Amino acid sequence: MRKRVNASQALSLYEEQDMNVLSLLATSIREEINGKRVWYNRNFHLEPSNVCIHRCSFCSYRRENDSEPGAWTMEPNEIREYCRTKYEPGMTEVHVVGSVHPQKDISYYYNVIDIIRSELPAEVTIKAFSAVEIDDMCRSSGKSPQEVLSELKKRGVSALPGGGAEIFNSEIRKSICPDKADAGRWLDIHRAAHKLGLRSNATMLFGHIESRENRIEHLIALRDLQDSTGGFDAFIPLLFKSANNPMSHLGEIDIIEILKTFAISRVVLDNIPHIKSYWPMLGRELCQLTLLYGADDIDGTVNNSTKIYSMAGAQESSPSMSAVDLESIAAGCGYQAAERDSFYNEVKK
Ligand code: V47
Repeated sequence: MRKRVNASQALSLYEEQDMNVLSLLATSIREEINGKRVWYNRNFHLEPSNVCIHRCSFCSYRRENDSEPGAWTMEPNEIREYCRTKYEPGMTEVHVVGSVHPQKDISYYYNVIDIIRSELPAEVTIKAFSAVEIDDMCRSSGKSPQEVLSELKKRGVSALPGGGAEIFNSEIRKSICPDKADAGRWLDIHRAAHKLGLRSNATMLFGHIESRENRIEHLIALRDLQDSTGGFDAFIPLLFKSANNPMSHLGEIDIIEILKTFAISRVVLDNIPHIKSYWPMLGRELCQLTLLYGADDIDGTVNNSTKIYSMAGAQESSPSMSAVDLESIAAGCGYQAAERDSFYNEVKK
């Protein structure tokens, strides 16, 4: 049986200079859980709006209002048309995450789900709304997370994406995203989702002003919640991209620190089965390299449907990959690509 690592052991792993050791350690865990498989899915994203009340200093995507250049807010007919354009037969998931729009109330978000459900085949899973968006729906409607999540579930949501977690440490959080749901609230919303039988993911935004200790503290908070609910499927380390945002002056961290963070996430999160390497943010080469440092999932085909990372300077300006491209990333590392649905059931071809 594997031994659980504590915070100080995790910190010593960061100090480990031999990258082969970290690679071997993370790989032995990823292979114990996932064998030689690298998971991917066929999916598209829907980002209904980028007009947001929150002023997160890492965000290159937000706009203050609908008249600002680069702002968008999709109305129902545009969402319908967008689903028709982006959906392709064989897709199994739509990933929905946007913003907290100052003038949209809960009925707008419910309607987004109703439109998606009526446009897409029943076998397409709706993975919708980050905990920050759910928190806002609760605030504007006076409802509890349980009530909002139950209603979303009734309308067709089966899973929550992992966004909005950023970094849980309260000092860092106050500095980079002062006015949004705090760590306790983010965790409570995921706890409530898991209780209702919804699956979810978790993220961590790293490579800005946080320390290694802050990252480890974040991972341990996720591990603790997973011990009690078992509802997280995947953890996604999100590398801070520095273009066009108020933290641009920080630049980006080096590749060794990125790979260490993937490996240490794999080791600390011994109860979360999947570590996702999100290629639209990392680019294809770095995504492939993370497969040797604990990652087992490379997300999906995406079909040029997300702007969050291209607006922040990611190389992939119109992210799209075929199943064949995704399979060759896995094969290059000696792994076998396996298509999955949103719940990691293998999709047989
Ligand atoms: O919460 C925003 C991050 C997140 C930047 O669940 C940035 O499968 C880096 O949650 N540099 C939203 N990151 C995206 C998200 C996600 C992505 C992929 C898969 C899944 C999943 C979830 O994007 C935000 C924030 O942490 N983000 N701006 C930036 N400049």
